[in-house]
Amino acid sequence: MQLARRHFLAAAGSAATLALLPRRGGAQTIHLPFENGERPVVAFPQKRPLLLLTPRPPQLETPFAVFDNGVVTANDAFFVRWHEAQIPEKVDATTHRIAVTGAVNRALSLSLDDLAGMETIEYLAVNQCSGNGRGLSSPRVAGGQWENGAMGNARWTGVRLRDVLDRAGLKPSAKQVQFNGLDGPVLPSTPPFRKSLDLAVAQADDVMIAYAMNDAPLPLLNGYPVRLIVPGWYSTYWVKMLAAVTVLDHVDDNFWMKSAYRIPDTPDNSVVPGATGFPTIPINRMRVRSFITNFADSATLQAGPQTVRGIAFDGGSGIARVELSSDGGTTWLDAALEQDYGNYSFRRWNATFDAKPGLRALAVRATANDGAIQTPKAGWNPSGYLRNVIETYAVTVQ
Ligand SMILES: Nc1nc2c(c(=O)[nH]1)N[C@H]1C(S)=C(S)[C@@H](COP(=O)(O)O)O[C@H]1N2
Ligand SMILES: [Mo]
Repeated sequence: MQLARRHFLAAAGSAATLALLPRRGGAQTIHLPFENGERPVVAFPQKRPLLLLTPRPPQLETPFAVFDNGVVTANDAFFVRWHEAQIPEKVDATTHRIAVTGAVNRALSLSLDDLAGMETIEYLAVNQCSGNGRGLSSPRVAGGQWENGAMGNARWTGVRLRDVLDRAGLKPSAKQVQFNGLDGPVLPSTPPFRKSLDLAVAQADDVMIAYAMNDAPLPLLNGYPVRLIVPGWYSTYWVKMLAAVTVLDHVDDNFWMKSAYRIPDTPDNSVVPGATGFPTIPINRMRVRSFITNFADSATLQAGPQTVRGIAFDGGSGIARVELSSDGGTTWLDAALEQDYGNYSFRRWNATFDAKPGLRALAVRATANDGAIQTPKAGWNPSGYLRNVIETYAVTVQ
């Protein structure tokens, strides 16, 4: 509590002023493993060089090797995704307010000092874009062509959204809670980015308004000074630079809820490529996934005992088991699960196998505590959401 308060005060004291332009560019290029996968590696303010998808709005992917550095993703390596190009280059945390309005008994205008006076909560949680891995979709789909670096794991500190809602007092007509940041569209015809949660989700124990990320102020590009954290859910709901919390007496029908970020309402949320006219639902909890982090696809390994390391995570039930295959998924061996940082965090794992010379297909498969398991066949949907197929790595052992 004391500690968290100190972090908050550090965050409140620093007013970030940043020209949202890369400091360096073009020095290096990385090729992601799909068509048009060429990415310059550039450093934006408060960021180390990351893979540039678009400069305006900034969309930056984390180089995958970063995930081998530890369970937490460093703030300066954390991926960035914005929808609208009008992003403040300076936010003064001392004057920033969160307006709580709508179907409430008392409208509030909360300063960060007000938040500091409330009970603190803290946990590690994975922030993953719904479209993470979209570039690997087959057949290919439109949208930001991410490989698998549109995710990260951080320690978040803040207050319960529920405590804020309680302070405002909900009217009986309350149905959803809508969130809005300081960013906006360039053209008035573009719908502003707003996301909503059903009341039951918004009132859950662990949905947070966060003011610290890995014990430091949030980087501006990750939502300084405050953002919403909906642990276990895809980060489209994790609204950055949170400025408005509006309690709705209806189901939100704004563009970002009604038309975008929806998945097929079918078993497995999958459809046959090219299908149209199927019912959809808003995207929600993350699927179970796992990755190798200590080498990439196409790596060359030494023959003999080889230790493989990686990460796994799901939508909040936690990781029950991780298995490694060195024969393309025919046989599997159990990996050792490393320290448990909670059900919303990356779980590190390791496994040692006997590498026999030749071309080998390594594969990693995670099972979550809720019984969900990764499968060899990828589902498909028109927006390339929910990727969680078993990832395979073709390696040469010599
Ligand atoms: N205000 C605001 N919040 C936002 C968005 C946005 O465009 N504006 N994009 C969302 C989406 S789709 C993603 S993937 C995450 C990305 O979080 P990050 O940039 O901190 O990695 O922010 C979410 N929150
Ligand atoms: Mo996203």
